[in-house]
Amino acid sequence: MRTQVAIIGAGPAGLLLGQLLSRQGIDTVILERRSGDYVLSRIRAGVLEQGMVHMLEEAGVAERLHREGLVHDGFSLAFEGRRHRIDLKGLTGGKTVTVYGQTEVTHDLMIAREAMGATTIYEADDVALHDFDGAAPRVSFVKDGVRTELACDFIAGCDGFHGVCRRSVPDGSIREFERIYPFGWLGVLADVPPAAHELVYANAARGFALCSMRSAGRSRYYVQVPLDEKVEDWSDERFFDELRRRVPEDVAAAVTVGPSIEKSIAPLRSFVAEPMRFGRLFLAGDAAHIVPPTGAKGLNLAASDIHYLSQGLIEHYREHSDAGLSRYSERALARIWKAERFSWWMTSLLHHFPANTPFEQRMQRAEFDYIANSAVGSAGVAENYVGLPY
Ligand code: FAS
Ligand code: PHB
Repeated sequence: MRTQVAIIGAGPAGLLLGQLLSRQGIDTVILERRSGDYVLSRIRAGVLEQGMVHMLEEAGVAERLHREGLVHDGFSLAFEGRRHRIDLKGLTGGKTVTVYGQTEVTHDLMIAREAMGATTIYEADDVALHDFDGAAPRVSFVKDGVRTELACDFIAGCDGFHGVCRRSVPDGSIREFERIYPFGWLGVLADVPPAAHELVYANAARGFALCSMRSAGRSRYYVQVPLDEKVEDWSDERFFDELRRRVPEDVAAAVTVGPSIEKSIAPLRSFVAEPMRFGRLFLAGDAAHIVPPTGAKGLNLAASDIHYLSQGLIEHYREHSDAGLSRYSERALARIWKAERFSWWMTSLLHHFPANTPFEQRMQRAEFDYIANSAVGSAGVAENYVGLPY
């Protein structure tokens, strides 16, 4: 087999890259370890920056997003029961975010790729990368027990945090930065109307909680839990009781209890691998970086990586220029580190850290009071939440 760009991973990063390149007539093959149904079964992000919406428009897959997505002009921060609204639209000269589940984004991209007739090989086992430090990289994989070789010009490592691509880079050529948080997020998806019309992030005496949504009839809720917590110890009733004890009273009173259709615990980490290019292998999305979901940046960073990488690859094939590819890692990392900072800052502001001293608890409260009483402070939060420029 041969293609121009081999893409490892059919998550949002891999599918978006495939779609943008296919629309320019650049041949791609996506190799995905799991089945398409399994990929769609993973419940993850829910908030899209304006930049990502524009990327999906550019990819020709934004029709359902504009029909079903919920445009939000603001969100609320709550601290020990006090609530402050961040007026995204007013503080950023009109920018907003769109609530539209990652599952839907992935589904739209899968349908578009199938319509383009581009090749995606699901349940591809034992994917291995070869010779990406030379001019003739290859990818080998096993499908239905048969090992196949895929020759290509470039490899895009879009295979997430636990993928094979980053692990294929020789130890001495990559540097990793990491912080693991001493808690996780227990998330519930339920077909009940949201408790508030905008997102509410709360830091209460009992810990962090987030009220989000997927539509007017589907809510997404999270509560901070200790790292050793087991999801089977959390009945729906226990979850909703805990949620209502952590959000402001008016929000708690508006929570509709209903059976969970998904319930899981996700660990929180900050992680960056530098650089993001190794010869003809380019890392993008979670394969190169992870943010705690508090800032709603993970999926959106994957989109900006793909913005830079697709531009570089299109320039290579259209203009025979490698300027974009040469600058990919530097451009992507400049934006990644700023999103890492914001996600770390939001996580530090809104969670209970077991090791926090009374002084550090006062710092959290002072941070909230500053933002709640400063237009400049609120504007800083708004500018980062809608997404810094690409
Ligand atoms: P993905 O991990 O989505 O996709 C990688 C793909 O590569 C997967 O389909 C995987 O099966 C495949 N793969 C892995 N190894 C492979 C191999 N060896 N061969 C072939 N294929 C392989 N972000 C937010 O903004 N908000 C959130 O609330 C949020 N919640 C999250 C909750 C969880 C539990 C997780 C894990 C992440 C969450 N994220 C959230 C971040 C998430 O949305 C990611 O940023 C997003 O999925 C990044 O997309 P990709 O880079 O495509 O990686
Ligand atoms: C979600 O709806 O899943 C969501 C929204 C905002 C976040 C994290 C998760 O910061």
